[in-house]
Amino acid sequence: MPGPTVDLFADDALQQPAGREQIGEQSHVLRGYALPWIEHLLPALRCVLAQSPFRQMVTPGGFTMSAALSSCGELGWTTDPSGYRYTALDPRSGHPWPAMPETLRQLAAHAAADAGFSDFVPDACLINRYVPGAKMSLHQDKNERCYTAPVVSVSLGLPAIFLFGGHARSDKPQKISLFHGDVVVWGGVDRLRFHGVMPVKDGTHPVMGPQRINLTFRTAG
Ligand SMILES: O=C(O)CCC(=O)C(=O)O
Repeated sequence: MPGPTVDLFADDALQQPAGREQIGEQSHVLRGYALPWIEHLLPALRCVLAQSPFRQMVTPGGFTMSAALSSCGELGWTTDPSGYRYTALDPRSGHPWPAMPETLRQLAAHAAADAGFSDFVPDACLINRYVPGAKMSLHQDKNERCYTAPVVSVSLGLPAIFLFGGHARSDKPQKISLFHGDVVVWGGVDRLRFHGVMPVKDGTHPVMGPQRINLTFRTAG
């Protein structure tokens, strides 16, 4: 009987073996790091999204973001015509954001420690959903109260090209392919580097379907 066929030209066939790749002085990609956590992570994520579903937010400039957003943790990141900020309440429901599931908090803390940042205690997890064509423009994460803690970013589902720039918007970014289960950690001297995501290509991920979900953990308060 013929074995399973692998499309060598599919993006997933390019997935890197597990390991740590340095992309900046204090920045790493941890390949496949979240895969052992997935079994517990996905039901926890479903539970969060049942309480605070994805919604499309509007930037202060009046543009509707192509990625849909939700949050969990003590603080959630929001944007509307009056600005970007963290809030304790989900503006859609008026209730606190769902608590950050322990599995998510642990995954983020372990990844941070393995990338050189021990004692990471995130209080905010922004959840971005990208359908094919959705993207995130180059930006800095600057709404947090202080920048001593790193940013930990978990990729699930469809692959994407992560843009990792410098400290000026005009610095040419590195293009880094991210796959299901990859985790990026940046902090210290790299904490305020510009970053973004190129438009996600069409496709259907075997586990996550036709979407990419990104979890970005920060200490915001
Ligand atoms: O989706 C990603 O990989 C990055 C998300 C991001 O840049 C952000 O939430 O600030």
